[in-house]
Order: sequence, then structure tokens, then C-alpha cells
Amino acid sequence: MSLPKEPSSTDSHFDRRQFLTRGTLAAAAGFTAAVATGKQSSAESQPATAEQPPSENQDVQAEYDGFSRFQPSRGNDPDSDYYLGKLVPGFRAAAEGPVPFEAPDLDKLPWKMVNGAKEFHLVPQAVSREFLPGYHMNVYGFNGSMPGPTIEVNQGDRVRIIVTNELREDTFVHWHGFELPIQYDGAATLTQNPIKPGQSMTFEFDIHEEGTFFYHSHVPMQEAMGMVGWFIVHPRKVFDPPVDRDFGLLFQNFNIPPTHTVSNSWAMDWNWHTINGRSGPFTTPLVAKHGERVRIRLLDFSPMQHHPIHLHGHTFWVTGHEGARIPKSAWIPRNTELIAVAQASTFEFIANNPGDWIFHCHMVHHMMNHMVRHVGPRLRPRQSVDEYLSNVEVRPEMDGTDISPGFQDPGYPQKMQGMEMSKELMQKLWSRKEVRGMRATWPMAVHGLMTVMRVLPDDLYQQVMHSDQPMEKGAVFAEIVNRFGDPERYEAAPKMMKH
Ligand SMILES: [Cu+2]
Repeated sequence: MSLPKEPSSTDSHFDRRQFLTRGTLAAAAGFTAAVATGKQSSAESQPATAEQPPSENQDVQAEYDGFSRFQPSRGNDPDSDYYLGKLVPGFRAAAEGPVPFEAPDLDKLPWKMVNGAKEFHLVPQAVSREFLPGYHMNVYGFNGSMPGPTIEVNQGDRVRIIVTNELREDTFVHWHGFELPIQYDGAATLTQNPIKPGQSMTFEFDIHEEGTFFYHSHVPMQEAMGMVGWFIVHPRKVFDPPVDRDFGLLFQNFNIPPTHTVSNSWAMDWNWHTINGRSGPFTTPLVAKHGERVRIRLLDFSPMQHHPIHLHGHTFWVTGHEGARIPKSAWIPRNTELIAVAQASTFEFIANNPGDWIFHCHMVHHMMNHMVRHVGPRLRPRQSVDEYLSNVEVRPEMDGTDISPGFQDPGYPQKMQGMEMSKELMQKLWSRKEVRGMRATWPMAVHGLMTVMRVLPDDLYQQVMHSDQPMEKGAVFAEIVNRFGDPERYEAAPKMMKH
């Protein structure tokens, strides 16, 4: 078995083989001593259930035509196949098949093989979704989730989807982007009769396509209430070059007025913003290892707004849209990708720049949760928004002491001073392994349509994702600065505010 070729860089930070062998233990030991209060070394603390790392792709190198997978770099020649990492492969070998798709904060819809088809049971229903810790919104979804659970299949599969309507109204489900027999298209009464409350309908078809698809209600107001879910089809032959991660982020907007939990589905403006059904900072970060090839699929299912999605610290290649994979000759390098309503976009990059990188919609109104700072102070007790706006010259008296329960939910206007940072909220944010070792102040930076792309050296990845050692806030970030930044100029975050 041949080892990966040595990187040309003389900087040991970027020596992959060192990471994979002695580096992992040595670096982890130092890191452990510095930040973890437990006594076990990182190797000893690996739970038995930790994921096995994918076997090595024998062809992987550290550097290709001047592009390094371990440090920010562009490569030498814009016409090279490896410029900006264009065709630099991941560590995962194509023979292992497609890496499973992962949409943070969403489950997958289970299936079983019945009479030659993958059989799924999909249940449209009213659901309660926790957009932020403690903020339970009443929306529409599927199988208890909004967005619905992910359907993941392979090109060439036959699927049978049994839809049982638990809404109190008629519904239709459309399989967006599929070239299927017309009777299964779900385009409301153009192609089928309604699925009445309590009734089921079976959809069965062969899937000859590959790519990023989704399913959704074909009733506009139901779409605005959140009825959508991923429908991912992996290609029969793994795309070249193979990726190590396949993430999905589904963007939605809602208009949920102060003191309400139900979206106004015919509003023309939107104040609550979710990625996979959660608002930042409750969006769970994406975590990859330094040097991996990462695929990210974006999907905009907002009622009527587009999203320019920007990833910091990296340049990516746009490799597909909702229709299909784009031929390599037409891939485009970007760091911001605009997705319009019902469009999907897929991009890939080599995670060659360690850190906690903000990953967000760049529209300013989409970078804030429920506009607390602006809407909150305008509201007054027992005054509806309409009453308040009916006379802009004379404002109702404000009573900031009103803490009656009905007035608190979902949080106006007592929380007008900024994002609520209650103990319960902070505990829930920090309870996820994906955020371990981030700076203490990170939740204050991640709102609305924002999440975080974490790129971690192998040993730190193992510490964060596969150890249960206590880990100080900011420890992983500081260690990355130590290795890759200017530690002399770095200031740790202050301890978090009250609570
Ligand atoms: Cu946006």
C-alpha cells in the first residue's frame, strides 16, 4: 500500500502523514493537556462506537499543480484541472460508493424493500418546530418534522411513496424535478384528485436521474407553511472526483408576527429565517476534516426571496444545479452563490483552511432572527401591529414591565435589547458536539440564515466529534490559531455575559 505523497511544503503544519501517524497522538496529547480537564488521552477516550475513518484513496496527494489541500492556495495555472482544487479528490475512494448525505438537524425517512421498490411512508401533518431554543412555531411539515425527513436513494432505484394525509385539509405532494409518469406528478387537480384528510395515495416510479431534488406540497399556502423535504439521488457511478462530505442546507423564510407562533403565509415580507428548520445560532455547524473534499447542496424553499450564500475562507466550484450535474468544463469558481426560489445549487471545495468559518446568506434582513432590535421596541402591550401602524404620529404607551405569559411568546418585546441569552438557550446551543471548543461568544455572531463551517485538523476533529472529554470554550479555536494563525496577536473571547 503506497502512502500519500509528501507535500512539497516544508511546514510541518501541512504534513498530512504526520497528522495521520505520530502527529495525531502527539498533537492531541499537547492539546489535551492544555484544554481538557479529563485525564484520559484522546486515543483512550475514543468511544468504541466512533465512526471508522474512510479508507484512503490511494491517489490522494497533498499538492496538485501548486494547489495544496492543506493550506490556502490557488494553484499555478487557471487552465489546470487542479486550479482552486477543481479536480483534487477527497480521501474517500470512489469504490466505496457515495458518501451518505447529511442535512444537519433533519432525520432521514426510513424505507424497506417491498415488491422490488424502496417503500417510504410520508405523512403530511401540522407540526411544532423549535426554530430557536424555546421558540416553538406551529408550521406544516411531514412525519413530525419541518422540513420533512430526507428521502435518499440511488439512481436506478424504483420508489414507492405512500402519502397519508393527516392535515385537516386536502393536500397534494409533488416530486420536484423528476421526470416521472404524469399521474404521479402531484400538480394538484391538473393531474390527480386531492388526498383528502385521513386518506392515502401511493406514488410509484423509477428514478433514472441523479442530483438534488425535493418534495413539497403543491398547494401554495401549504408551501409557505413549510411543507418541503430533501429528495437526494446519488449517481449510479460516483462523481469524479469523489467527496468526503455531502452536506445539505435548505433555506426558508416565515412571517411570524410578534406574540404569534403561526406564520402569516400571504405576507410579502419575512422575519423568521431557517436553515433545515432552525435559525442561527441553533443551526448545527457543518464539520469537516482539514484537507477533505466537501460537497454542499443549497436549496431555497423560501416563499419569495432569493439568498446569496457566502462561505468564508474558501473558494468553491459550482458543480451542479437543481437540474443535474454540470459538465466540468462549465464549473464556475465562486465564494458567494445566489439561489432563487425553488433552485438548488451544489458546490465543492477542498477544506484547506482550518477554522470556524461563517457560512451565511448575505441579505442583511436574513442575517437577523425575527428582527428583535427593530420590531421589538415598536410594540406595546395589548396593541396589535396593525393598531400600532395605523397611526405613526401617536404611539401607544410602552409598558416594559408586562411579563404576562401570552405576551412573552414568542418573545416580544421584552427581548428587544438583542438576542435572548437565557441559561436554557445557551445550554441547548452548547449541548451539541459540533460546537465544542468554539469561542464563548460565537452564538452572538450567528443569526437567521447563518451557520458555521468548521474545518478541523484530524486530531481536533476526533476530540470534538468522537471524544466525550470536557472541553473549554474557545480551546479548539485557540489551538487552530496556535497552529495556523498569529497566536501573539490573538485575544481569547471574554466570558459570556450574564447567566
Ligand atoms: Cu437570504
